[in-house]
Amino acid sequence: MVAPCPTSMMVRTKKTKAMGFPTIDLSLERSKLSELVVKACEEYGFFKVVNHSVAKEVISRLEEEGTEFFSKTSSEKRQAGPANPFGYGCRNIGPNGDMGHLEYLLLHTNPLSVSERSQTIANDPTKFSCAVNDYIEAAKGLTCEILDLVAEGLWVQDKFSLSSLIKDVHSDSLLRINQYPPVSLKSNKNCNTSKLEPHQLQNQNNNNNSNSNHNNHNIGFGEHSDPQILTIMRSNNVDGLQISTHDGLWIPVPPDPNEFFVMVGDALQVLTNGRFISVRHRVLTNTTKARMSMMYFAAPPLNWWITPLPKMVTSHNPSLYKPFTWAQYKQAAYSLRLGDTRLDLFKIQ
Ligand code: GA4
Repeated sequence: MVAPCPTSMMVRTKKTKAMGFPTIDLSLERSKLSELVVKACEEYGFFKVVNHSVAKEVISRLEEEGTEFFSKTSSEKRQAGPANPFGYGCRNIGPNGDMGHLEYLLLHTNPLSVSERSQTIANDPTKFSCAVNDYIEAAKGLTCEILDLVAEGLWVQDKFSLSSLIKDVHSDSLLRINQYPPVSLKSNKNCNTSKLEPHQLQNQNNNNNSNSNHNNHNIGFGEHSDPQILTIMRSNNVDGLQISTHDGLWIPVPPDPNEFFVMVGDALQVLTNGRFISVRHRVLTNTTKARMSMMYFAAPPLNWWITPLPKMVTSHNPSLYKPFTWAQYKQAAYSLRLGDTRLDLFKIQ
């Protein structure tokens, strides 16, 4: 069932429209479900799923590992960094000067890479890597279930053409755990960001747009779309996530620790030849509580060509994008700023 989230939970400002995003019940009948998934991807590039089959215990074990890690001292955490490309990161996002009010762990989902990384992250590396690998398997299962529904809803001939990209042993999928410490109004006023260099402050400001109800100092993670195919996100019970509608209005997403949120990424925008649009989103910090979120970024292998599915291209609807490999797209993404619309580089004029 597609139900709008309660408007009472929406922050109303001059330019924030009170409206909902879809919630999809995965226990519904399959043909109805695939229709709803496609509609949600088309209209919002974002939806919440309920009645999924991910065990609560898989979620809570990863959350416990995250809590344990982030409660370590800064010098202990730094031993697991820098996140270049994987490991612990604090405030720096990507290589081009973007900053946020957060710390994080960024991991490749390859089990060998997880096990190697866990040595510097956890006191009990085996327990940590088991929790991470179990979560990754569950998130991958949910992603594939959703991608199969997408393929069915789009009447794509090979129903597994999308999920097979993620199931591939060389898939370049990632797991990220973000922790946003509370940023008090007082420190907002005093501008915690005073510790930043002027060019870094400029970078923070560039990640905002004027269509918002916040100042420049409570950005946890600046506005962007995810480069991958699909993102599966969940968080603890602390708010902060906002998504942008296609017409540029921001909608707050009330947290729901037992459920997952699904985001269309840039690669799925290309695979559907622009029928789905990747969702722009951002995270604002909370003034009293720490938000912890975990994201599974579902990506194909590096050498995979990203090009519209044959079904999505006709003589009336030619391909909008030049073909590129996932490695080429990643390279482009890492050469640009967080908030840049990097797909523009690959558009056919
Ligand atoms: C956004 C989605 C994922 O968090 C991420 C991010 C990555 C990073 O933090 O290193 C990027 C960002 C993300 C998009 C553009 C580039 C790359 C920072 C950045 C400026 C891990 C990813 O894959 O792309």
